[in-house]
Amino acid sequence: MVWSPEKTEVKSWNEWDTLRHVIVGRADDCHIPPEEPALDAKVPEDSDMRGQWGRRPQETIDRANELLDNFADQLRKRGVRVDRPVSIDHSQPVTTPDFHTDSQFGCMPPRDVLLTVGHEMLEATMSYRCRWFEYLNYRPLLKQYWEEDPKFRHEAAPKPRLTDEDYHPDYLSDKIGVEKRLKWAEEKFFVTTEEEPLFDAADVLRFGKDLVVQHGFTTNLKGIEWLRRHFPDHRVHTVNFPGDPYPIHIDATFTPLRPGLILNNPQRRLPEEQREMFHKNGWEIVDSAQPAHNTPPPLCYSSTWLSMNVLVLDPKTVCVEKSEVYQAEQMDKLGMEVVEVELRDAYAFGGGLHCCTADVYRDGDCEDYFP
Ligand code: ABU
Repeated sequence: MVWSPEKTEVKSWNEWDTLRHVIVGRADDCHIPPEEPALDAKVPEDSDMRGQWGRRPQETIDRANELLDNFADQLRKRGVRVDRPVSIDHSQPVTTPDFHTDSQFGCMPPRDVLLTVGHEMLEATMSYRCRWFEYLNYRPLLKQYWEEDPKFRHEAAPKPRLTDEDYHPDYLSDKIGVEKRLKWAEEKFFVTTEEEPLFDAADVLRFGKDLVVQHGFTTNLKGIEWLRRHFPDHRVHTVNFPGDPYPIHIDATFTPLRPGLILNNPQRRLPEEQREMFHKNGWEIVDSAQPAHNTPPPLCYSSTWLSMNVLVLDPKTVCVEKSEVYQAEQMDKLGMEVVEVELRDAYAFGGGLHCCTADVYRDGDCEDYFP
């Protein structure tokens, strides 16, 4: 069926087919949440985020919104339909019978919460307490898609309890050090336990019939098993990137650009034994270019590797952050047309160009790339 802008249809099977309809996040009312186990484990010991919390400064919210609005307009000018979430009040605390946190996170970035697989959008469990209600920012959109598209499946994974049993207390120290973190990552000892299924949508990459899922801080093995049972027609593969001392979200580590080609973060190489399915099927995994920056921007959770957190518009066209000149140069050499997008001042709100979007519709069907 040919896509029409007049008709809402949810469908996206991979990360690269022609993008027609997308959600772009908003920075409205974003907060730095108070300390909590899974969030603290992600913040480097020397980060300016340590010990800070509260509503983000208004001028940074305004600037991030300006950049996100511009990105949305750039996409619209290229014919992509863009929807935006409706912000809830993130200053509200979250209290359940099992935990309390004094504020929430924000409606950025949508990629962490929403996983689109074919005609389905699945709300992830999430593993941070401050992100427990984040799906509510997207509910008006999902309600609209459900009313307008009879094939749309709106699904939600079981809400986790997020008691202290969900987190390894060893990670609560702020003096662990990178060496020990790397050893723990190598041993697959992460902050989240196997108490209950946990996953963030941004730990999942879609390759048609195959889903590739990172086991790390935000997704545990039970979360991956939950996905396996939830998508019985897919093959679900668990991957690890031992060089990453803060492994959350796969999209600044492993970036498919088109059938047969993936960029891999050179500091977080996919182990040899996990490369087999790609190599056997003729896929090339190339080291990504270095980031253009030595440090992330102020009050940012993410690493400098947001350089490779790109949004593929079609197998020949990719959005790259404007200051990431080495990444853009590499894309050009790989035969991709580069669309420059200014976003660095919004990175602190939860990520780059892939993070701040969630697919609604891409052309193409569910292909088997690894027969
Ligand atoms: N949400 C992607 C962040 C990954 C990183 O900090 O490298």
